[in-house]
Amino acid sequence: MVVLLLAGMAPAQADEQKLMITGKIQSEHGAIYFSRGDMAAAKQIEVVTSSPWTTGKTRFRGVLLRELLEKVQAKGSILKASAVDGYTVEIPVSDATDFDVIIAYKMDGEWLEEGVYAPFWIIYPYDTDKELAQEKYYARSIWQLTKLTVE
Ligand SMILES: Nc1nc2c(c(=O)[nH]1)N[C@H]1C(S)=C(S)[C@@H](COP(=O)(O)O)O[C@H]1N2
Ligand SMILES: [Mo]
Repeated sequence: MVVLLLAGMAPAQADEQKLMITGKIQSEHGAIYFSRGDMAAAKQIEVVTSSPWTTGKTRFRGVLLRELLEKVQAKGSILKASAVDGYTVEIPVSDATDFDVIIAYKMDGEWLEEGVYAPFWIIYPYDTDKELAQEKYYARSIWQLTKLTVE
């Protein structure tokens, strides 16, 4: 009975994975949360690019990082990003203005896979700006992203 109940709840919990944005932002409660649905309701951007993790050209869909930062009125120079798997990386806020970096939630028309890349994945246009096709930017391409702290 308990097992069935837990099994029944699992998909709902997975659906609730959100991106928390905190730190130097405009928020009375200290943090703002975005679900995939919230993201899908904002202005959509597609980045079609090759990447170290995919074969051929992949179509990533998401929102521009700079527009998300504007929305929360981020005032800082560094984003501390963390993922479900414990990975963390620092992303300069200037990347968001220098490049069309997106917070992706779909890949080739499908929601990012649970337990792999979901809920969010920072994607740079690696093919458009050739300097992006290097380790420095790959390391900032954090998948399973759930938290951004603006510092
Ligand atoms: N969530 C998450 N994102 C991540 C990583 C990770 O371990 N977890 N590794 C990063 C690093 S250091 C690099 S170079 C690239 C490529 O990782 P890979 O070579 O293991 O595929 O993904 C980045 N994004
Ligand atoms: Mo890396």
